[in-house]
Amino acid sequence: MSRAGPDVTIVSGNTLIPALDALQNFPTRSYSSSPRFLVSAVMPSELESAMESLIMVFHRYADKDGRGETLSKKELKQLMETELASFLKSQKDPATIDKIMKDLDQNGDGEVSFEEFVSLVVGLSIACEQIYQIHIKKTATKK
Ligand SMILES: [Ca+2]
Ligand SMILES: [Ca+2]
Repeated sequence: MSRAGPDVTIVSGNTLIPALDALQNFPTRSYSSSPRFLVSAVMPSELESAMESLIMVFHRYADKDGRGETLSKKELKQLMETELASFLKSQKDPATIDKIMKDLDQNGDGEVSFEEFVSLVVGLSIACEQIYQIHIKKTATKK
């Protein structure tokens, strides 16, 4: 990784600033090659694994061109077609990728940074959680 350190992304994300103090206490043994620095124990918790997956998936696609810190539109398309295929299929509009790209690219540089990317994941997670709540309520009333 050419950037200054593993916590740069998190430092620059306004919403995650409270997490910074905690993060600085994380063990940093092997972060140069993987985001495993997040994992303090031999067996990562579900949430730690999810965080690690998020970082790994982002970089698997972001690293395809020379600029590993950001997703180009092509990289974003590949990521979504592979990792969010069912979501993408539910979107009938062929211009979806363009729209998502425009929505995500908050600073307008034509690339999607990790910070910008996580807002997509957060948005989708919130939507999924709402569906989950409806599902829970339905199963509860059936009884
Ligand atoms: Ca890239
Ligand atoms: Ca951007």
